[in-house]
Amino acid sequence: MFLKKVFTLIFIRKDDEILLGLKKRGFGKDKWNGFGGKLEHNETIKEAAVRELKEECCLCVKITDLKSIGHLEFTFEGDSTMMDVNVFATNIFEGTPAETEEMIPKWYNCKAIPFDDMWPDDRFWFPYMLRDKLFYGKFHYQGFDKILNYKVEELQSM
Ligand code: 6U4
Ligand code: NA
Ligand code: NA
Repeated sequence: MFLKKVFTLIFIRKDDEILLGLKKRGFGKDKWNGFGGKLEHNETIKEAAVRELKEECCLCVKITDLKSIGHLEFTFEGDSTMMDVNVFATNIFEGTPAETEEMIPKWYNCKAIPFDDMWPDDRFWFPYMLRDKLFYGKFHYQGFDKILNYKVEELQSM
Protein backbone atom coordinates (compact mmCIF):
# COMPACT_ATOMS: atom_id res chain seq x y z
CA MET A 1 0.00 0.00 0.00
CA PHE A 2 1.15 3.49 -0.84
CA LEU A 3 0.62 6.62 1.21
CA LYS A 4 -0.70 9.10 -1.35
CA LYS A 5 0.42 12.74 -1.21
CA VAL A 6 -1.38 15.23 -3.44
CA PHE A 7 0.53 17.88 -5.43
CA THR A 8 -0.34 20.49 -8.05
CA LEU A 9 1.58 21.36 -11.21
CA ILE A 10 0.51 24.25 -13.44
CA PHE A 11 1.65 25.33 -16.89
CA ILE A 12 1.01 28.77 -18.36
CA ARG A 13 0.78 28.90 -22.15
CA LYS A 14 1.17 31.95 -24.39
CA ASP A 15 1.00 31.49 -28.17
CA ASP A 16 3.76 28.99 -28.98
CA GLU A 17 5.49 29.44 -25.63
CA ILE A 18 5.23 27.77 -22.24
CA LEU A 19 6.34 29.18 -18.90
CA LEU A 20 8.79 27.03 -16.94
CA GLY A 21 10.57 27.77 -13.69
CA LEU A 22 14.02 26.73 -12.51
CA LYS A 23 13.60 25.41 -8.98
CA LYS A 24 16.12 27.07 -6.65
CA ARG A 25 15.69 24.81 -3.61
CA GLY A 26 14.12 21.65 -2.20
CA PHE A 27 12.58 18.82 -4.20
CA GLY A 28 13.56 19.05 -7.89
CA LYS A 29 16.25 21.71 -7.26
CA ASP A 30 18.04 22.88 -10.46
CA LYS A 31 15.35 21.35 -12.69
CA TRP A 32 12.99 23.27 -15.02
CA ASN A 33 9.35 22.49 -14.35
CA GLY A 34 5.89 23.92 -14.03
CA PHE A 35 4.86 25.60 -10.77
CA GLY A 36 3.18 23.85 -7.88
CA GLY A 37 3.41 22.04 -4.60
CA LYS A 38 1.54 20.45 -1.76
CA LEU A 39 -1.93 21.33 -0.56
CA GLU A 40 -2.36 23.41 2.56
CA HIS A 41 -4.97 22.62 5.19
CA ASN A 42 -8.57 23.01 3.95
CA GLU A 43 -7.51 23.99 0.45
CA THR A 44 -8.97 22.52 -2.75
CA ILE A 45 -6.54 21.27 -5.39
CA LYS A 46 -7.28 24.21 -7.71
CA GLU A 47 -6.94 26.72 -4.86
CA ALA A 48 -3.52 25.24 -4.12
CA ALA A 49 -2.51 25.46 -7.80
CA VAL A 50 -3.45 29.15 -7.94
CA ARG A 51 -1.64 29.92 -4.67
CA GLU A 52 1.56 28.09 -5.63
CA LEU A 53 1.73 29.85 -9.00
CA LYS A 54 1.44 33.22 -7.27
CA GLU A 55 4.00 32.32 -4.59
CA GLU A 56 6.49 30.88 -7.05
CA CYS A 57 6.41 33.37 -9.96
CA CYS A 58 3.96 36.16 -9.03
CA LEU A 59 1.36 35.39 -11.73
CA CYS A 60 -2.38 35.51 -11.01
CA VAL A 61 -4.87 33.09 -12.54
CA LYS A 62 -8.54 32.46 -11.81
CA ILE A 63 -9.65 29.05 -10.59
CA THR A 64 -12.35 29.04 -13.29
CA ASP A 65 -9.70 29.46 -16.02
CA LEU A 66 -7.75 26.37 -14.93
CA LYS A 67 -8.06 23.32 -17.16
CA SER A 68 -7.27 19.87 -15.72
CA ILE A 69 -5.03 18.33 -18.36
CA GLY A 70 -3.25 15.44 -16.72
CA HIS A 71 -2.68 13.12 -13.82
CA LEU A 72 0.77 11.80 -12.83
CA GLU A 73 1.75 9.25 -10.21
CA PHE A 74 5.34 8.89 -8.98
CA THR A 75 6.73 6.18 -6.75
CA PHE A 76 10.29 5.57 -5.64
CA GLU A 77 12.04 2.28 -4.95
CA GLY A 78 12.12 1.64 -1.20
CA ASP A 79 9.65 4.45 -0.39
CA SER A 80 5.97 3.91 0.43
CA THR A 81 4.90 7.42 -0.61
CA MET A 82 3.09 7.98 -3.89
CA MET A 83 3.22 11.50 -5.32
CA ASP A 84 -0.15 12.18 -6.87
CA VAL A 85 0.31 15.16 -9.20
CA ASN A 86 -2.65 17.04 -10.66
CA VAL A 87 -1.59 18.91 -13.80
CA PHE A 88 -3.34 22.11 -14.91
CA ALA A 89 -2.93 24.58 -17.78
CA THR A 90 -4.26 27.95 -18.80
CA ASN A 91 -3.45 30.74 -21.23
CA ILE A 92 -5.40 33.31 -19.23
CA PHE A 93 -3.29 35.07 -16.58
CA GLU A 94 -2.45 38.46 -15.14
CA GLY A 95 0.96 39.88 -14.31
CA THR A 96 4.53 39.37 -15.46
CA PRO A 97 6.53 36.35 -14.29
CA ALA A 98 9.09 37.35 -11.68
CA GLU A 99 11.86 35.51 -9.83
CA THR A 100 11.07 34.48 -6.26
CA GLU A 101 12.90 32.66 -3.44
CA GLU A 102 11.77 29.38 -5.00
CA MET A 103 11.83 29.74 -8.80
CA ILE A 104 13.38 31.55 -11.77
CA PRO A 105 10.65 31.79 -14.44
CA LYS A 106 11.39 31.74 -18.16
CA TRP A 107 9.30 31.44 -21.34
CA TYR A 108 10.35 28.57 -23.61
CA ASN A 109 9.28 27.95 -27.16
CA CYS A 110 7.31 24.69 -27.23
CA LYS A 111 9.77 23.34 -29.81
CA ALA A 112 12.75 24.00 -27.52
CA ILE A 113 11.83 22.44 -24.18
CA PRO A 114 15.01 21.86 -22.05
CA PHE A 115 14.34 18.18 -21.37
CA ASP A 116 17.96 17.47 -20.39
CA ASP A 117 17.50 19.76 -17.39
CA MET A 118 14.07 18.49 -16.33
CA TRP A 119 12.62 15.47 -14.54
CA PRO A 120 13.32 12.44 -16.81
CA ASP A 121 9.58 11.62 -16.94
CA ASP A 122 8.74 14.96 -18.56
CA ARG A 123 9.92 13.90 -22.02
CA PHE A 124 7.31 11.11 -21.96
CA TRP A 125 4.23 13.19 -21.11
CA PHE A 126 5.04 16.74 -22.34
CA PRO A 127 4.23 15.68 -25.94
CA TYR A 128 0.62 14.95 -24.86
CA MET A 129 0.33 18.33 -23.16
CA LEU A 130 1.86 20.18 -26.11
CA ARG A 131 -0.63 18.52 -28.49
CA ASP A 132 -3.50 19.47 -26.12
CA LYS A 133 -4.23 15.83 -25.26
CA LEU A 134 -5.30 14.77 -21.76
CA PHE A 135 -2.94 12.24 -20.20
CA TYR A 136 -2.25 9.83 -17.37
CA GLY A 137 1.28 8.80 -16.49
CA LYS A 138 2.75 6.51 -13.88
CA PHE A 139 6.50 6.34 -13.18
CA HIS A 140 8.52 4.22 -10.78
CA TYR A 141 11.93 5.67 -9.99
CA GLN A 142 15.16 4.37 -8.55
CA GLY A 143 16.63 7.45 -6.92
CA PHE A 144 15.64 10.63 -8.75
CA ASP A 145 17.40 10.00 -12.08
CA LYS A 146 16.43 6.53 -13.19
CA ILE A 147 12.98 5.39 -14.31
CA LEU A 148 12.63 1.63 -13.67
CA ASN A 149 9.22 1.34 -15.33
CA TYR A 150 6.45 3.57 -16.56
CA LYS A 151 3.19 3.84 -18.40
CA VAL A 152 1.71 6.87 -20.20
CA GLU A 153 -1.62 7.03 -21.96
CA GLU A 154 -3.97 9.52 -23.52
CA LEU A 155 -7.26 10.05 -21.68
CA GLN A 156 -10.58 10.93 -23.29
CA SER A 157 -11.71 12.83 -20.17
CA MET A 158 -10.24 13.76 -16.79
P1 6U4 B 1 7.75 23.31 0.11
O1 6U4 B 1 7.81 22.30 1.21
O2 6U4 B 1 6.84 24.47 0.32
O3 6U4 B 1 9.11 23.69 -0.44
P2 6U4 B 1 5.93 22.68 -1.99
O4 6U4 B 1 6.14 23.91 -2.80
O5 6U4 B 1 4.63 22.52 -1.28
O6 6U4 B 1 7.15 22.43 -1.05
P3 6U4 B 1 7.23 20.99 -3.87
O7 6U4 B 1 7.87 22.18 -4.49
O8 6U4 B 1 8.08 19.99 -3.19
O9 6U4 B 1 6.06 21.41 -2.92
O10 6U4 B 1 6.35 20.26 -4.98
C1 6U4 B 1 6.94 19.49 -5.95
C2 6U4 B 1 6.53 20.00 -7.31
O11 6U4 B 1 7.23 19.24 -8.27
C3 6U4 B 1 5.06 19.82 -7.63
O12 6U4 B 1 4.64 20.88 -8.48
C4 6U4 B 1 5.02 18.51 -8.41
C5 6U4 B 1 6.32 18.56 -9.13
N1 6U4 B 1 6.91 17.24 -9.40
C6 6U4 B 1 7.28 16.33 -8.47
N2 6U4 B 1 7.82 15.24 -9.05
C7 6U4 B 1 7.82 15.48 -10.38
C8 6U4 B 1 8.26 14.76 -11.51
N3 6U4 B 1 8.82 13.57 -11.38
N4 6U4 B 1 8.10 15.34 -12.71
C9 6U4 B 1 7.53 16.55 -12.85
N5 6U4 B 1 7.09 17.28 -11.79
C10 6U4 B 1 7.24 16.76 -10.61
O13 6U4 B 1 7.41 17.03 -13.98
NA1 NA C 1 6.71 24.10 -4.98
NA1 NA D 1 5.61 26.09 -2.43
